[in-house]
Amino acid sequence: MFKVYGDIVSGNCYKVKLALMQLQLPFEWAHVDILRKESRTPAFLAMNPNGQIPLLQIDAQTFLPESNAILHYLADGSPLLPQDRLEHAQVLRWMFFEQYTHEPNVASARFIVRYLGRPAEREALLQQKIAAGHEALSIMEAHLEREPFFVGGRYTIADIALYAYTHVAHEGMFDLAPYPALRAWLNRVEVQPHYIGMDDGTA
Ligand SMILES: N[C@@H](CCC(=O)N[C@@H](CS)C(=O)NCC(=O)O)C(=O)O
Repeated sequence: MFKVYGDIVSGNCYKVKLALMQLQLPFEWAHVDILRKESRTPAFLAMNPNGQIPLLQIDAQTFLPESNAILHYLADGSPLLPQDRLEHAQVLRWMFFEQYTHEPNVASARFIVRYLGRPAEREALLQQKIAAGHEALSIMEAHLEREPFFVGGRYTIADIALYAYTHVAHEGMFDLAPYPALRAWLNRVEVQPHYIGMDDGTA
C-alpha cells in the first residue's frame, strides 16, 4: 500500500490525495508539520533530500517526491494520463506551467495569508504574488473559454495539478469573480467520479 507523507491543507499534498482517491488506490497518510520543520529532520531528509512534502512511499526503500511527478507515476496507464504523444506532452506543459507560473504565486500568496497569518513584513511580497497570480489565472481563463478541461477535452492530471491551489485561491486573497470560465471548470472538476475535497475524509 502507498504511504503519503503530507499535510492535507497543502495543495501539493492534496493533489496526491485526490489522484489516489480517483484512481481508487488504497493509501495511508502520515502527517508532516512543515512549520515545525518535520520535513527537515535527518530521518525525513533520508527519504527526500529536498526536505519537502508531498512524498510518496512506494515500498520500503523507494520514495518519490514532487507532486506532479507523483501524479504522473500514479496515473500512468489510466484515463487520467493520455497515451497520445502530443496530448501527453500537453499534460506536461500545463503541469510545468503550474509549477513555474501558477504555484509560486497563487500558493505562495495563500501560504503568507493562511500559514503565516499575513505578517506586515510580507505584505509587499504578498501583493507581488497576487499580481503575478492573476496573470496565471488569466492564462487559464483564456484557455477554459475554449476548452472544458486543460487537455484533450477530458479530465486529466493536468486538471488535478491546476485545481489544487486554484480552488483555494481565495485563501490567498484572490477574487475569482473575474474568471467565469475558470469557476465553471472548478465545478466540472468537483463532479468527477470519486472526487474528494481538501478537508474531506481520508487524511
Ligand atoms: N515542487 C514541489 C513543492 C513542494 C512544496 O513546496 N512543499 C512545501 C509544502 S506545500 C514544503 O514541504 N515546505 C516545507 C519546506 O520546504 O521546508 C512539489 O510540487 O511537490
